[in-house]
Amino acid sequence: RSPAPQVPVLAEGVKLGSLPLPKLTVLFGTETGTSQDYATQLASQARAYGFPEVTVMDIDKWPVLQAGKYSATSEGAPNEMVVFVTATYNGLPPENAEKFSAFISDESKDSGLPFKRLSFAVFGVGNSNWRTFGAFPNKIDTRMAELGADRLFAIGQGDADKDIDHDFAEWNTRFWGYVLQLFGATVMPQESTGSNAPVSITDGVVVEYLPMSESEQWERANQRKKQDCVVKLTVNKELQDIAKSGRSTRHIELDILSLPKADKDRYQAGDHFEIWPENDAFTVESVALGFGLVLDAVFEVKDANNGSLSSRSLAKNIKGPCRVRDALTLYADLRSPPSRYMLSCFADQLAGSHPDIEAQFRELVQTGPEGKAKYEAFIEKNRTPLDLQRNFPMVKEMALKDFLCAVTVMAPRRYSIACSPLKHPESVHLAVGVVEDHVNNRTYPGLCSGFLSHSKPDTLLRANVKSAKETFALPKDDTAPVIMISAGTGLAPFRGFLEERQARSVQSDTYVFFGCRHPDQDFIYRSELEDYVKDGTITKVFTCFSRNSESGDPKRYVQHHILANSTLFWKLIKEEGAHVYICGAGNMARDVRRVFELICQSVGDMKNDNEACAYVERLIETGKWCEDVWG
Ligand code: 2AM
Repeated sequence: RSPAPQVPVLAEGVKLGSLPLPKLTVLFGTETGTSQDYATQLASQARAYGFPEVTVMDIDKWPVLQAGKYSATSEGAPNEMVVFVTATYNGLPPENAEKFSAFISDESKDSGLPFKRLSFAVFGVGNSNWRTFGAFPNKIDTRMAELGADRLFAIGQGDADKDIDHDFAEWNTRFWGYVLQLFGATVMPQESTGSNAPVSITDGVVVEYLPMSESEQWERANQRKKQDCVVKLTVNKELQDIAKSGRSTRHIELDILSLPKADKDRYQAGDHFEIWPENDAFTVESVALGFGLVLDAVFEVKDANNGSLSSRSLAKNIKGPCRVRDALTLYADLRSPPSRYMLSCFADQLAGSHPDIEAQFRELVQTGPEGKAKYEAFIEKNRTPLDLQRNFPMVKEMALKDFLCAVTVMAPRRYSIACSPLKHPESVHLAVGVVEDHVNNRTYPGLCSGFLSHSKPDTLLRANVKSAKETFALPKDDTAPVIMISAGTGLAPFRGFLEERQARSVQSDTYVFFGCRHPDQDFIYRSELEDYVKDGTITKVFTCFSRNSESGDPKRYVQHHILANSTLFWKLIKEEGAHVYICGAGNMARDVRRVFELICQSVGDMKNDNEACAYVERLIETGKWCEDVWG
């Protein structure tokens, strides 16, 4: 019944081990816990199969890395297997894999083959909206082989933009199918193994309610929110003409005085700011009612299996006594779709009373392409746990323990910082486009943008600086011209860049290309841009509007303006060594690149697409073409 990967099961009476089983090390590189969760699952599965020595750890803590070389202990069959499960952040390694990344990047190590006789496999975790999707996992996969290791199994990639759990489950099933056979085990066909998967996500979870009388515990539980809060909202104002545009972009200012000093020092124009959203009281109360949870009850999670809990389960993320209300407000993502685990809990519940719905839910949680397609179609119609309850009134309560394992954990959202620390050393500004989806005759506000748009001055928020590690930073060389290309709220980081260049009185040319729908509706920070033109901080702004039809202008995007100014654009990049920055949603960055590749051929006399693409790749490698895009 577990939606955990349907890994193969050993045939009855069969033991692993016509070959001696190797030591298994599962290494994770993680920012948000997803990779750690998959790594933990792999390790639990390996233990269940009887692997004698299984360890899970941060990539940078791997003893082989510390030693600088792998030392095989015997000839013959592999005696150590290592599986990497890792994310990429902006094409860079996660923080707990930076040392390893530096190690494998060092080509002087190639001839020594430091990983000779080690077997490895890689599973990458990422989001396909980023151009850099899979960059770091792919690098590990390539470099491990070049450094002498044997690739045990083909790399897998999970896409957080689609159905990452499913991607992992599929790879995981194939991985074990192959590995078990390699070590001489006969395995049962996968189809028959669904209910016997060795890991269930509630295994080992004990949830205890605390008696009301333990006032000290209550006190501590109620302190929770305050401890987490690190910044204070001071300004929250509208940037669009909502009456005309029907859409909203908020300018938000946050007082970051209470952030640890190191974080303040780390913030620079071009960095991101991470905000932890909160669910609104109405949603929290509706979910509590629907699932039969008592909002004022205080509970504590005990991990009876000591560390085996999935790091993405809410149960794992709640430390110490917690009020149900806080768990639902701060730690559970109540806007995410019903998880497969939630559906299987309800399937169990409906087994006697509604066998047809039970069967439908069981089909949804199957791995394989058919199950995946059905689940995706289902969550289109049932976008939140509340939708599920609305559309299936027969699903009722769920034990707190199951709920804590089934609901998606709240993850922070990232925004580009829209100011410079030189001008605002004690605050961070954000430009937040307020998201609203209208589907199935309902309105779904974005979790974090909705939360921020309603937050009043003096609200305390859980937040942190997320450094872009120089991947989106102004050039060190102040003589190089800068070209900033953006659409909509993509202007945000450039507001920071412009403040920075004004504060430092940088003299080189600055060109801004900005696109929005209509000059009177969503032209955010218009007067600031005009002032920068007046004082010379900006050499020239090129604006274009995509929905300004009453003026008789055709629909124009920034790339049309770039094309119309091909000669200038080419000259700035080729002759003057300009740095190009692109920030905006969706396909803008891809389209701008395409236009520039055309300019390379029309103005730059390159012979074909290949030559133009290679030229852009070189600009990217040398840090002269930087993109910050989101889906
Ligand atoms: P549209 O909504 O009229 O399609 C900010 O959202 C601006 O970016 C809008 O004017 C939007 O136009 C525009 N935009 C949408 N897709 C784009 C793309 N691929 N390239 C450039 N601009 C785009």
